[in-house]
Amino acid sequence: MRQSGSDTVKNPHEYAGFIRARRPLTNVMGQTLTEKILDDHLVEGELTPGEEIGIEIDQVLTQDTTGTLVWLQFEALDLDEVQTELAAQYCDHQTYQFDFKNTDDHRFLRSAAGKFGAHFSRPGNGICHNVHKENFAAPGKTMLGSDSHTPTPGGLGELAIGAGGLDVAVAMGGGAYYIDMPEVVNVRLEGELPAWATAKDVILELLRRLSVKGGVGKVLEYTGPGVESLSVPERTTITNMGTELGATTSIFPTDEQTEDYLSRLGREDEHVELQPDDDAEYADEVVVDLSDLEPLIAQPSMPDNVVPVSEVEGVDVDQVIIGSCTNGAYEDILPAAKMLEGRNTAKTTSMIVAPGSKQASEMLAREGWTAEMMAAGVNFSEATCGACIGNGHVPASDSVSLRTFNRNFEGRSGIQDDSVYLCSPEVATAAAIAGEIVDPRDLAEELGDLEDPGFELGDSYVGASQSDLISPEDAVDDELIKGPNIGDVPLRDPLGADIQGPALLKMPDNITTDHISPANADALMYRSNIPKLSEFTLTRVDETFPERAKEADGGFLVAGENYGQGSSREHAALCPMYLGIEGVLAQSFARIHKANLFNFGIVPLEIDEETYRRIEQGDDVEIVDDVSEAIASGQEAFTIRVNDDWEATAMLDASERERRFLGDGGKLSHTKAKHSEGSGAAPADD
Ligand code: MIC
Ligand code: SF4
Repeated sequence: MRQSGSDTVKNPHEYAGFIRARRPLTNVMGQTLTEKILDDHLVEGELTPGEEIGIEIDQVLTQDTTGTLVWLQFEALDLDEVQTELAAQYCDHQTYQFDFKNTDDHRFLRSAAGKFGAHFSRPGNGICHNVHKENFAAPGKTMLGSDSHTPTPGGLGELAIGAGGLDVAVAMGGGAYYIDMPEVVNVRLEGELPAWATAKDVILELLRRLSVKGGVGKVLEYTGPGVESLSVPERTTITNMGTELGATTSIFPTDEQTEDYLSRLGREDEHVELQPDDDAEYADEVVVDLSDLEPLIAQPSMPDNVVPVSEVEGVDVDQVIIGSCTNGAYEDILPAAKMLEGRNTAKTTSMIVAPGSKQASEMLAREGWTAEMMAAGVNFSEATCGACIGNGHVPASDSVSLRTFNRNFEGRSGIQDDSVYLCSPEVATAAAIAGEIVDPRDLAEELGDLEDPGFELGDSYVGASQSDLISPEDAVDDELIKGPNIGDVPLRDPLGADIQGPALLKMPDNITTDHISPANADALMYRSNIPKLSEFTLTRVDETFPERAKEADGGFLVAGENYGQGSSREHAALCPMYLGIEGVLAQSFARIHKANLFNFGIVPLEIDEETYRRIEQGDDVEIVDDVSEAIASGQEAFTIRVNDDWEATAMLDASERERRFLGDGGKLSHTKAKHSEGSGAAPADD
């Protein structure tokens, strides 16, 4: 923790040459809110879309399944203390601790938080994004988190970005975070939500219009008269699921709603009024009239496969789950509780509530809602991500599950041919009552006495227990505790002149990091053991892949558009690297995954549609140029020769910094080498 008055604590600004002093706020007119916050945190570059910028990070968030690598890399970089204003380690994804390896990971994380100076949230205290929102998210701050839904506090005016664990470790050590300046898009909200339409329908509508690639390279900034009708928890549902659009982040201005929410949390002194300038210029504008919205639903198996609920009415529903970082808050569960008052769930439908935080559970229990819902047929889970990544409540074969979550990628629920729909708590509860998908407006008409429960904030969140949140001052460990399953982070050798090998796997568009490195119970226990985790790599696409990759000892992956969308897990780059993959040829890449490929020394090359079509799995691929020299020299177009028969051009879109990472075998080797003598200092990437 950075604390004034302590001479052992280093301020990152003191490290001239590692991180440049923050520039004074540029006095330019017409800035978006995103530009204002970035300008205030800029340490390198200009705010020109597409140009690389370096920003100072105020807050860091990490969770249990990415956090172990974050701290192992923090340790490998010889860093000795957290340098950001605040860092928080949450334990939320694998709280059931099916195996001692999960429990060992949690103990290691507590010890790392204690030793290095982060807050520690115990398993069961809730999902990182929910607990962070309740305790730490604050307007005008920047945050980097090793989870793709880190943008959630954008609903409170915080500029929060998801990244791979190594980037988070470096930022936590006081280094700047580097990113291509995104375009800022104005999402102008007009009108007010009508009965039964919710914040979830706002983001589902955007997914319907823009698709899972629609936000790549963009920040979505919400403006317009409709903003003031949405409370902070409604806004955070929207910013949370902006990740599914591929957006770098999403942000709302702050206003009375923000102040009101913060004061209910007992943090009114953290309120800051933040608005874009009246003459701010945006790269694009999308208008959503809230009053036109109706209950929507994402059909299997992509979050952008959205239709009005009325179009899919009558589908039998076996399971309903309310929870996740999108719609698992107290305010999301309350409408379900109200709808179930005096009713039962259908006998053929099981309904589970997995609160996003223990605070939500505690408040619902104290107010008596939990007992009412239990009596109606609901089963309560501890506060966890759980089912969202296939840990528990795996749907039955050939069954339909309706969830208030943000992702329904095929197989993510824990069964390969799943049928998962995404919707609001109101639509989910209507289905639990009816036993089938039903537009809640139709159900209300049929039942006669079912009213739109509306959206209500808790009177005060202050009384809820804080016993599961351990501050750095109260840390219980000062040494790292590593169980037998916690290994080192493997490193790659510096890049050579030749890259040649088979196209080991050819994949379609929109391959997710869930396909590359699954997150179900069997795999999750190996998040700190890369040799073991590697055995799961891409098995959801082809079971034989890990064996074939090891045998080939080098080779390429081939993919269509948006390769690596979804989660931030760096394991999806680290495991292929461990298995010998040297390059990925894809039509386009998702932002975080592309950064992770650079970080672990895998060359991401873009190919056109024709090349993608011609190249076959098993083809022999060679990069004709002297790869290490060409990358170092800034070359963008590379020639690939396939089967010694035909040639095509593949493009490398990389900054100088990313080229240096590739040259040195990845960011960890690069940063380690640069600072081998600078123990404890803020790491620099350049
Ligand atoms: C997800 O929703 O896919 C996860 C699990 O939260 C991931 C993080 C991880 O893989 O551990 C994410 O979104 O980044
Ligand atoms: Fe957890 Fe699901 Fe949110 Fe990821 S998307 S943080 S797994 S609840």
